[in-house]
Amino acid sequence: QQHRSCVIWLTGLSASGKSTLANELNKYLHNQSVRSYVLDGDNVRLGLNRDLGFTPEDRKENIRRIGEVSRLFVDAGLITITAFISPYLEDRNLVRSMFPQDDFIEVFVKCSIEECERRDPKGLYKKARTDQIKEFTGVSAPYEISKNPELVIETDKQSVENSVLQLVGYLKTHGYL
Ligand code: GGZ
Repeated sequence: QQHRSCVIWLTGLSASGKSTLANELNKYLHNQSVRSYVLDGDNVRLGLNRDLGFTPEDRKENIRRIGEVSRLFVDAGLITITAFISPYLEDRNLVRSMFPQDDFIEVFVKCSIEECERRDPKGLYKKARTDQIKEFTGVSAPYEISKNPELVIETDKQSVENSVLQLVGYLKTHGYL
């Protein structure tokens, strides 16, 4: 199937549902024979960026490198889906500036901190609350909300299925699919 390559930049708190959405969208696209790829902590922070931690400087460099890799993938014709907290406005805007306007889709994966803490799949919020993890986003480090993301997906208000449909709807309406 024909498609227009782009980067779908998912941003939001830990446990907001970024990776789940990224992987489900990736599956959907695969079923439609659309070439896509997911970049997330599992394949980037353990490899390319294993020298980086969670200070503001390291997060900046993390996001910058992911932006550069995304550029290569978009250049290769893929719909590239990234799933990183990317908490700083300045860092997200820097990545945005690396792409032609139509190639960069910022998606705020919106979920209340209360719901993220309730989910806490890896027990990280609990550790952050008891100071076993420092500079944890939403607890002891900031998350800066964008004013004008291309799309907002409220994962504490709808099913995963509907969130994927919302993303697919956006891609169809705007001519990517
Ligand atoms: C935030 C942290 C931290 C701190 C470890 N703050 O839910 P997860 O576990 O699987 O995803 C989080 C991931 C965040 O990495 P990113 O590369 O997305 O962050 S950023 O964009 O800010 O560079 C979480 C885990 O790593 N993690 N320590 N202090 N998340």
